[in-house]
Amino acid sequence: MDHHLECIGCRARYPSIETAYACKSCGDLLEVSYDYDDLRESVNASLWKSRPLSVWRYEELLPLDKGSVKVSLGEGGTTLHRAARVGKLLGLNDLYVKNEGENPTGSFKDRGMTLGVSKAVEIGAKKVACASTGNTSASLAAYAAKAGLESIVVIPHGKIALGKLAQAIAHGARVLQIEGNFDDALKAVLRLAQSNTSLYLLNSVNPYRIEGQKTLAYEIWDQLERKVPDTVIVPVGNAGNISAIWKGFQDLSQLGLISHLPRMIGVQAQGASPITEAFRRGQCRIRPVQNPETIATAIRIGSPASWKKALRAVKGSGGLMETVTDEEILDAQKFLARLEGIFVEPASGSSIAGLKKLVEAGAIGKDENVVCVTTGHGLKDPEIVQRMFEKPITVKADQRSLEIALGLNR
Ligand code: AN7
Repeated sequence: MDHHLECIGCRARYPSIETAYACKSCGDLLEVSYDYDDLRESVNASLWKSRPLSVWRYEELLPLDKGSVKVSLGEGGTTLHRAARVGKLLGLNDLYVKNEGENPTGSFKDRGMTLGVSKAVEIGAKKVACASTGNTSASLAAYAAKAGLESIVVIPHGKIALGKLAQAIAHGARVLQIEGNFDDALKAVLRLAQSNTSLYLLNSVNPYRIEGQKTLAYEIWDQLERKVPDTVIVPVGNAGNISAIWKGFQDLSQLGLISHLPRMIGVQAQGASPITEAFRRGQCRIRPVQNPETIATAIRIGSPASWKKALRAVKGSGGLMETVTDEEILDAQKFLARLEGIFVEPASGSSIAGLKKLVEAGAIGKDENVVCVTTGHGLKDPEIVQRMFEKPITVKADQRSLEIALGLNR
């Protein structure tokens, strides 16, 4: 499909086959760019309704060549849950949760990986690699397995959730644990990919990943019967996802399919919140956090690669950035699980926690149509629940003991 890559800073243009992850003249990130006049002719939005809700429903808006293999595990098509009970708790009448934990490997990363790994196959790469706080590595490993490619993942030692590590190992990735945090891992793997061109890097600095992830916006719009929500709330770590969702809504606008844009709200964990800091100070650059710390290991990122795209999304949409504490994250994870039956990992709890905080502060109104994106499944990180929630009671296996334990003996 016809497209090119464009620098988000100096707007230098590169051909679509370019495998660089940064602008050669100014070093900024690249993004995929289209001629929307052409796209308007090839897109038939009523045709989409005849296809299953999924990433590939929108294939005319995904930059893969006709005839290229789509490496798919059935990604996207996640439920947009009407969250009436959490809405009631918070005093909101029109709240939805887009639960990305329902993806094949349990996180939104699959949307980007289906396209990213398809791209890797299209350009003839044999090895794919990423740095990860966990979910990207799980997703990359699975899609690489499906495509028959070798996968290499670089992770911070001892700092990724058990379920995610198990996935990467199970799918046969070569797992390298480094001393250091995610930011160190990303720096190392970027350098590795830049000097070993046989490695195709699939972190979100790869603009094709972002293109896959933008389908989250299309699905929300489709599931709201082609209406745009007032507000979309997203957990933010490396900041690829919020940038991707914003790009998705902008596509719909460029194509004339929607007449206004939602407000984008990003939520970071307090110990890892350089973008929120910059937003609050009105600065146009972030100051990286040297030692990011949060219980939400997925978003334990001090130097987010896509900070500039994220600030543009938030500012350009009239949105904002918020922070939440670990305590608020765990509280939200728990009440979402108990009121809605939706079990998410701590990083995803942050969007719900941010919502609660913003409603209480009056920044979100009770009749606003709000979509909270929960990004990863709760089973990714069972240790958090074991450690932080109630402990099970051990009892003898007789009726009397069970009754005593349950308070049924009065
Ligand atoms: C559940 O897996 O960065 O702001 O390496 O796993 O797009 O980075 C994960 C990020 C939110 C933040 N929720 O998204 C990785 C990684 C969950 C996540 C985020 C992540 P971005």
